[in-house]
Amino acid sequence: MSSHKRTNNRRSRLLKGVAVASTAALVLTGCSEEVQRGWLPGSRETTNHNPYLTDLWVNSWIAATAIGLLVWGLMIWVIIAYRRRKNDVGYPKQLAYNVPLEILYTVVPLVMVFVLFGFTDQVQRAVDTPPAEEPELVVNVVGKQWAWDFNYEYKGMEKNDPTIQAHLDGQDGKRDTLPTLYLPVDVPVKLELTSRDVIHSFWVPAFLQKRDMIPGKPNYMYLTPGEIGDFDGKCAELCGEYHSEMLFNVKVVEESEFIDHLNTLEDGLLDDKYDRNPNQNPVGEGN
Ligand SMILES: [Cu+2]
Repeated sequence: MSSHKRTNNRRSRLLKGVAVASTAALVLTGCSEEVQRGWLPGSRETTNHNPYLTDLWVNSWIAATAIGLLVWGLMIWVIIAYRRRKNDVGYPKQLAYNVPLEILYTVVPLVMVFVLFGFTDQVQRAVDTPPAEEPELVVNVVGKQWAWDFNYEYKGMEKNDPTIQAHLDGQDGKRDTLPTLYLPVDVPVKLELTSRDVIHSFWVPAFLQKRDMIPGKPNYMYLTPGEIGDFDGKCAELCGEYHSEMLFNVKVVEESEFIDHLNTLEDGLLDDKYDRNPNQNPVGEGN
């Protein structure tokens, strides 16, 4: 066997090995739940919106990967098939003004953009449209440098929980001292997001949603937590010196435990809730 043939054999064996290994990796990891939700935090049950958002994310990646493989494949094929040969001289054949080709590479990306836009719009409507029935539970979350106020309205109760920031010092146990937003499981909630000073942003990664909190202009988020558990929340808008420590916990609990928690809080709502311009039509409400 010539040394040339041997190298070729070795190369094709290596290629086969790589192909088998990557297929195996894809098939094996494809089974895990984590991969199926695109490595997103939370689960499909964390809120009623998580399935929509997860599917949009995962399917966009599948589409992008398929298109990527096609484009990279074509590029590699062209690079190899039309490489400069030993006896080639001068420029390769110059081609221009191929109308069918130009129409193709204009129309195909446009179709892709419109398809992506269509699915994104569909999911955005599903997630952002207020439910037909106004939720019984309204929580006004007020961002402030650098903590959170929670005003709860539920079944005739009005309770407030102004919190102070738990400065992080690297010690264990700080998580338990963070401001905590309580939500009852399977109860639709309207979150009214406002700010007392500068722009903050309400973000619970496991809920897959994030929304700015703007002074004088409430934003809204509607969701139904579907899973009991503890989740991390944080401010997602650079808001000053201790922004990175503007953290909170979310506790999704049984309704009875939620009411027990409300009973430990002070009566009444903090005034910040009404710190807004009444002439403004809040985003997500009525329009
Ligand atoms: Cu902030």
